[in-house]
Amino acid sequence: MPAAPGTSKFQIELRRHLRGQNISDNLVHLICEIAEASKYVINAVRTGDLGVAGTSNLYGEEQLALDVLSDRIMRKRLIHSGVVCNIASEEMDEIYQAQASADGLYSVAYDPLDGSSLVDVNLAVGTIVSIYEGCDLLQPGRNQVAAMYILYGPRVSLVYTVGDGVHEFTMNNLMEFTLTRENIRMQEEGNIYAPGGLRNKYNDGDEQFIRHLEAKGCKLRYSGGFVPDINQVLMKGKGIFMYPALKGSPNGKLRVLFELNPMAFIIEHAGGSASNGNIPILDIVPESLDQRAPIYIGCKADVKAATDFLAEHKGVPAAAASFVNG
Ligand code: AFP
Repeated sequence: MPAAPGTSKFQIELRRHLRGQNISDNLVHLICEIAEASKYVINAVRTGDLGVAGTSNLYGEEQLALDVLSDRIMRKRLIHSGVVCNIASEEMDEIYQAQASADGLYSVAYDPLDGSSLVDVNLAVGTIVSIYEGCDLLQPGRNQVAAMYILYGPRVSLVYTVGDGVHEFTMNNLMEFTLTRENIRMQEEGNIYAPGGLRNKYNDGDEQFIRHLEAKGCKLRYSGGFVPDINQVLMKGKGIFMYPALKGSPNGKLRVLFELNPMAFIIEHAGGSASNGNIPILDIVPESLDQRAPIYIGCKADVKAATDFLAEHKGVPAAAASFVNG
């Protein structure tokens, strides 16, 4: 992306960068609208009510007032964008139809405030967004046309891909998102790991994989927030995040539509990989909005090592498991 004369590459704001991508004007508009909505979410996070909303979400989890407010901000902005057909939110029980026709329109699945329970201890949280062409949201994640997240941390950053590189923007003092990293790439192997879930509920393959990581000197880096934890692996270009199947929870915790597909799309386009332990996350055919799956996401060598350990400890030779992963 060449910078205009007299400006540095890092004064390029989001809309101009998007216009340099081979995407429709409607998709440029949609991504910019989501970026605008995030500014109201930031304000809610920084000043809003930390209490409970007295309602629960699709998973029976108690909703915080911030969950409900953030969801309302995102949904209203998507509806009024004029380019959205269907909307699915982690905070809504069913799909919301904004427009009936599919021509030139997009469908959006989002988690408006992932990690919201971390706000009251002042840890970083984020918004995660997955975008498809047309009206069908129950597609394999490989069909996404865009994925992005906004990270509300010490700085506010926005990361997106439309399939041609992964790019980071940081909010400046005018609340504009300007380019800070372009074409981010993962290294082949990492030295940090983010292990989700209770260790005493790990199956043997996962336990042995963690010991393998510790033996090779990897450092544990886990905040409990999916967005900051993935962002750390991506920005350092090395490491692995995992939330495995647990004893009693064979599909782990994280949601395919709202969390795993967008992050897998981003990490794969940065040269990493993402697996459920058997197949790439992006090849999962979702059967319901609330479908969950185990996830191993980050450097290719680390993700492959994880799937090899799982295979070895399920009696399947590692080579066979490697074949499955391609
Ligand atoms: P909340 O949205 O309920 O705070 O959960 C956050 C999350 O979905 C995801 O952001 C984290 O990676 C994961 O849960 C952490 O789960 P554990 O607390 O079980 O490790």
